[in-house]
Amino acid sequence: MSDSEGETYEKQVKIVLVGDGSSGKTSISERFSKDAFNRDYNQTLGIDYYLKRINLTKSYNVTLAVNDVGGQTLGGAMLDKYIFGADIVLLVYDITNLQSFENLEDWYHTVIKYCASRKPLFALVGNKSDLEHLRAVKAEKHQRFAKDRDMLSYFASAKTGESVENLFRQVTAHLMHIVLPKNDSEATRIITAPIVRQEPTTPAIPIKSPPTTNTTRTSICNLQ
Ligand SMILES: Nc1nc2c(ncn2[C@@H]2O[C@H](COP(=O)(O)OP(=O)(O)OP(=O)(O)O)[C@@H](O)[C@H]2O)c(=O)[nH]1
Ligand SMILES: [Mg+2]
Repeated sequence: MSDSEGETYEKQVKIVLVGDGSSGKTSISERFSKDAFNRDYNQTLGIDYYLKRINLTKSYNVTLAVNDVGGQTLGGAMLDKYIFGADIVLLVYDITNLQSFENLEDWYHTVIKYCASRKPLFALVGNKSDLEHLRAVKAEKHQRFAKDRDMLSYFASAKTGESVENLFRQVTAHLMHIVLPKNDSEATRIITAPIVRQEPTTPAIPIKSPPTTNTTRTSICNLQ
């Protein structure tokens, strides 16, 4: 894999979201792929698919095939087919629902069983972080679960969008052994642009401003 000038690389990654019903898998998928959120609950029957192409780095484009698996499929006849060939599996639970966290043990072992030939990259996702005041799963429990199984871990909110884009970018980068900069510019969509001070063409009313030493500065614009 080279990052040499002018060349771009395309890759497709299969990412599967599993976890209990109502933990927010569809909401996370829709926040990521459409930047939308629906407060109504529409149970996923079977599986839904979303596609999104992201610019991971200047020269890496990745198409993420997001497979949103319904929570009712655990123990069903189709789950092995949904998971088949997964590169990444997100284990999603609702931080306000202890049972949804405890059931991840079953989800984890089921996925491992079905992916015996090629273990996917796992990440633990505590969703609904906007409901911190209703938290039922201690952050330490979350961290221990992830650490014991050597997986990545995130807290996110599909409702506010917090960490959603970022987590998809980070797990994909991790899978591809790409190190993203700490302030991954694509994730936060930060653009740096020089501000050039221009001389006014008409006499201006003097405005008091703090003294500056430079005539050219750099500013950071955060585009949401
Ligand atoms: N407050 C809050 N509500 C959320 C969040 N994510 C999802 N919800 C709500 O939780 C409910 C369930 O969300 P879904 O995304 O449908 O859950 P799911 O995991 O896809 O459920 P199944 O399809 O049954 O497996 C919906 O009413 C969502 O609006 C979140 O981050 N914060
Ligand atoms: Mg769903």
